[in-house]
Amino acid sequence: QHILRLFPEINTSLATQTRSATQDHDDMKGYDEEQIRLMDEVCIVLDDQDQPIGSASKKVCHLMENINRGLLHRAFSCFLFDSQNRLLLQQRASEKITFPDMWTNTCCSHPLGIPGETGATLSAAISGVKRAAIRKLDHELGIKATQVPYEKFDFLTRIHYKAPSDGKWGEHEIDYILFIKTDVDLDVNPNEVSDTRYVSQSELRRMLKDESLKFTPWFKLICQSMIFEWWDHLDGGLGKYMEEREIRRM
Ligand code: DMA
Ligand code: MN
Repeated sequence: QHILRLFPEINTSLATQTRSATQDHDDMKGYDEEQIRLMDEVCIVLDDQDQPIGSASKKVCHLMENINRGLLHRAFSCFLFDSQNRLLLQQRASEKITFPDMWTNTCCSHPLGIPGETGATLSAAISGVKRAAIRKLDHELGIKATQVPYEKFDFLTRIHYKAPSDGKWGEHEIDYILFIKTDVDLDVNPNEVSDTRYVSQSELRRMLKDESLKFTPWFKLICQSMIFEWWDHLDGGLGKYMEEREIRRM
């Protein structure tokens, strides 16, 4: 209730009521038209226990002025491994409004406030992010849903983190970590992704040390904490890491 009062735009029109039409227009000046359109997607707004308390546009959720007042939303980070246990990385397109040109894990996005992707219980939320991951693996990388079936995804844990992008935009999310091991065919969407690369553990460690490469803050956090340990247990031993109930605060 407290948060709803702070954010009158939640649960109301997607156009924020606290900003004028001119301000709204100016926020988007100079950005890619398709990425501006995607800022109208409806994200799930959360309290800090991951309970949905409303919805707000992707734009509202990613403005630092709202994040600095505590606005938090639900997200997922998918890590796709091929049959040789190599991780698929992507470089974000220059057109992305947040974190352009940075290298990151296979695919990240948000479950939307639509049937099938929203959920109040943990198990409904996990189903929701898996469906969102299938939708976005196709949109960003052209991976067909038949190659990434729902049953093949493993949910590991949730990470609560905050990270500015460029002062105006940023992230503040509870991020569901999903793993999937399967071979896929790529047909990359250049508006989303400028490059892809499959890496072994040692290749990723080398990339992370290369100062000419930039990485997203959430991917760096996951690399510094759990990724290599999880990766070591890809074949059969992931069970003890799966479906963690505690939210990791980073
Ligand atoms: C948002 O990713 C999710 C995380 C975990 C940062 P994104 O900016 O790639 O979202 P989208 O692809 O929907 O723009
Ligand atoms: Mn986000």
